[in-house]
Amino acid sequence: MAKHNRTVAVAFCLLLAAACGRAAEQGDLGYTPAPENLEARQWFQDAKFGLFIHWGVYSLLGRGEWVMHVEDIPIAEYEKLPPQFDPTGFDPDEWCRMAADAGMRYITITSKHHDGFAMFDSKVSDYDIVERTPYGRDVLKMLAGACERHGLKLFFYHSQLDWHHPDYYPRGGSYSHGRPESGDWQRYLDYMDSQLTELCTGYGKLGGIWFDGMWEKPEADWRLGRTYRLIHRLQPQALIGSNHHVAPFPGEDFQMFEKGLPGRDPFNKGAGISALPLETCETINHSWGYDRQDHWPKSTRELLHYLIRAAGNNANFLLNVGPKPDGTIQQDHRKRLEAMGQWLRKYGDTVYGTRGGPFAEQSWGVSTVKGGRVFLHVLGPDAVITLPEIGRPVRSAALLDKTPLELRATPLGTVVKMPENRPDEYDTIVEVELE
Ligand code: JFZ
Repeated sequence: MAKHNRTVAVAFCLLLAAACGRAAEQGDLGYTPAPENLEARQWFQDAKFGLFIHWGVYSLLGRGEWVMHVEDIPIAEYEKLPPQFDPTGFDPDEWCRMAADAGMRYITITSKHHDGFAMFDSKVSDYDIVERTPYGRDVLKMLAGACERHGLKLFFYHSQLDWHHPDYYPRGGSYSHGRPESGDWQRYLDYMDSQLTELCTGYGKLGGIWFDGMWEKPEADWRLGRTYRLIHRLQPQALIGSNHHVAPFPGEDFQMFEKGLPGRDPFNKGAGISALPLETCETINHSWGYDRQDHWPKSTRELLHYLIRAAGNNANFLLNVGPKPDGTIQQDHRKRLEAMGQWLRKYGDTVYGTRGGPFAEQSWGVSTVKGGRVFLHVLGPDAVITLPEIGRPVRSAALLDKTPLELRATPLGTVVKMPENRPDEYDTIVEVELE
């Protein structure tokens, strides 16, 4: 018995130490977001829709952004890509116009993906777009200027995982072809902080930094507290998020989910749903970076429903395109973005500035709420829908053009009769009044 108690006590202490250690190592226990940061979080939650862009020298091969790992390309071979990267069709204003017309309010673009190649003018490395490509221009700087002109906020996706830097050691489970069996981890982290400093000082006011890759070495000390403090000091309003699929660490300002709604994302490792602003990302076809073989983009209907469901689940939607190596974006992807923009110009009032509504997601769809107005988004052909009991009786229901809908109280909840003729092919929006 005594032995059992001791085991329990030891287990408890270990657990406590692990919990504290986790926060102390990875985060900053004393993080208090700056007023600018809290304001930016509100903006972010109101913005609802962003454009994700995966663009790098991997785009030249047209087989996705993981090609270096998947095809086990030696570093010396991969280094032959930058001299071929010459995106003469790149027009940052055109990208921004496309995003703004789609109803997007921000852009998140890869400053460095796992291949380690900087898509900006880095002074702490020559493995970057200005020094290694015939194009020789800093595309992130060009995009930052265009975002400013088009009223879009700019976020940088930055990979912590690096398949090129010699100090990324010990390595995680991915790409290892001919890489050195030693390296100075602290020096790698210093390098990453230096590049982040460049990104936080040369590109105007940032929307935020979108980290990815620490999932490869979850047990490593990533010095998150130090890196996050650096970013918050240089750009207090910048929102930090990380695609690590676990619960947010102190210092992070939003929580992200990949390829699924909050809590229902496939890579989730018990992350839960925090009180931070939420974002979920998905891509139009199957890869994030350009894939020349992929001619099966998701439909406008599927993408719009993803956006609406995200809003109903209190989350933003970050939708990805992978531009071609010449800097242009595939026509079939642009068509979908255009259609989404057309829909949002009509119905955006029930999405932008909303939060997840009082009715949890149902088989028929979701609800959103804004300033006391409650919207139901009925995404299927249901003839009737049932609103579950939430402790506030439903007084009335009507379409946006004020056509009233019939209500019936039942033991299972309030049943709303849907109209014969749907005003919209994607989403029948019903405004309900609650007591
Ligand atoms: C990551 C990247 O690897 C990918 O290339 C893309 O940038 C995407 C947005 O983010 O994808 C992941 C990250 C982690 C896991 C799976 C895919 N994971 O932990 O299984």
